[in-house]
Amino acid sequence: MAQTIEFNVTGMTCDHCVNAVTNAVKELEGVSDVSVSLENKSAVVTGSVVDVTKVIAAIEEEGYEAAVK
Ligand code: 9UX
Repeated sequence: MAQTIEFNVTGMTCDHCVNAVTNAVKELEGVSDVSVSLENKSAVVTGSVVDVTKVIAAIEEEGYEAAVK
């Protein structure tokens, strides 16, 4: 049973930012799908086990700020 969690992501200003966030989160264990929106300043993360703390840490490592929506 997969779960989907939406995050607010701030600091993204271009498509490269979107790719950086997407790739960082996609690498995380248990994550099967990531949809990042520059326009909505959001990341929708789906997976068998979505570790909120790890998702936020991965996004912050790329230089952006994230929080659960
Ligand atoms: Mo280009 Mo997006 O430096 O930060 S990746 S604006």
